[in-house]
Amino acid sequence: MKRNLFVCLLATLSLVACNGGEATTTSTNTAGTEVTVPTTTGTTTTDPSETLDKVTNLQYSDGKITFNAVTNATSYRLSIKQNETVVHEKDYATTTIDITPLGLYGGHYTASVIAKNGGIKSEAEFVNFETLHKDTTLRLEAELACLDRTRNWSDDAEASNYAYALAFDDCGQGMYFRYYAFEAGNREVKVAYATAMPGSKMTLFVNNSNVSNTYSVVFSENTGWYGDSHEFAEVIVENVTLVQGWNELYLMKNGTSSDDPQWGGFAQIDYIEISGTNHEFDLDDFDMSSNVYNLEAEMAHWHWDNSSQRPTNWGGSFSLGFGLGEMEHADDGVRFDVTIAEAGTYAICPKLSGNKSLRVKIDDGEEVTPDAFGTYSNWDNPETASDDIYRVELSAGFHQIDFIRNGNWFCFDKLVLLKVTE
Ligand SMILES: [Ca+2]
Ligand SMILES: [Ca+2]
Repeated sequence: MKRNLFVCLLATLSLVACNGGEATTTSTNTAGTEVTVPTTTGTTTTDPSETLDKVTNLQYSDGKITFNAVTNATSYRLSIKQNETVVHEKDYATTTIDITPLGLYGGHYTASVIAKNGGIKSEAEFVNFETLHKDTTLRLEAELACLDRTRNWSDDAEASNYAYALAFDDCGQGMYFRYYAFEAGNREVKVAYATAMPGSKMTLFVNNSNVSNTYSVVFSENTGWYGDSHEFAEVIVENVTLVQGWNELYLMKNGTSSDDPQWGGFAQIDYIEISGTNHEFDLDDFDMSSNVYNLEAEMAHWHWDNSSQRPTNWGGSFSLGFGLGEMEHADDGVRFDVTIAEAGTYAICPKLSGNKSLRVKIDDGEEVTPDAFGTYSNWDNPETASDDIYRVELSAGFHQIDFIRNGNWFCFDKLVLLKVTE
């Protein structure tokens, strides 16, 4: 064994790496055990018989890695991995290491510490730890919030996520954003926009309300149309009230003939940003499952045989005031382009007037005609919708759910998707 080790040492001495005056090398003996090879650094030669104990009492707590000092150690190599990827590695001269400046939020990590003295290294000691999630400002892309994906302009090199949303030509059209708030409270919502018609505006609706918790968003700066100017401006909406849990935010073109510009004008939207609280949370304390989607028909992809038809502002009895109607011709209908967070069984609950029997086509599937959709009395609490509704299996990801006229006219207010949890 000694002879083999000696050969191995000779073979590896030529591979010594020098870093900051420290020289080390390691090799593997024939028994497969890693050995630490003492080497020469300047005029000092370390004793090959020296060893260092492993660190003990290695812990993570409150943003700090701590451990007991090792006799004769002069520094400690801290290495932090997440999913086998090294996210931090550095030598420290202290046994209390504050890692909060690394910003490792909301994850599972493994830290290892090796005691060192020149070229001599101890074996590694390990500790697994979990960090809290920090509630920072979150950006949501407008192009991904369109329930009608024909409203997107993609492949733009300068827009956020290389794309933006445009062609909100009619009142009622807009975007649907989902945001999880760890605590209730007021936040700032920043909207990045372009317009060649300053004074254009949209309405921000929060959580499916058509009477309160709405905010006017005015695009006052003349940036020019983005395709010409490549310039977005930003407007901040203050004190937007959010509930704890999932919030649904709708940004809708909205106005009247007396507006200047009329009908709320026009704007192109790149993204919104919702300010964070910078508070830290243990994700295990929150149920972030995504069970209810309130999808407004007026924001989806309508297809009318009569191409002049538009969403209608019917007011209070309609969610957000707007709906689509009437669907009078053979293949009139509305398609919802929606991204689902979680796979599962979903109840399809359309809020309709007129004929409640519709043809339904999901993605490239066969067209089906379920039993007539029910009438639900409590649309403010759609989770209470009765069970005699049409159910489908949906994978996580993007889907197109199309509703098509079946024999008689109908009007469409919104589609509620409920994840069946029992
Ligand atoms: Ca964008
Ligand atoms: Ca509606």
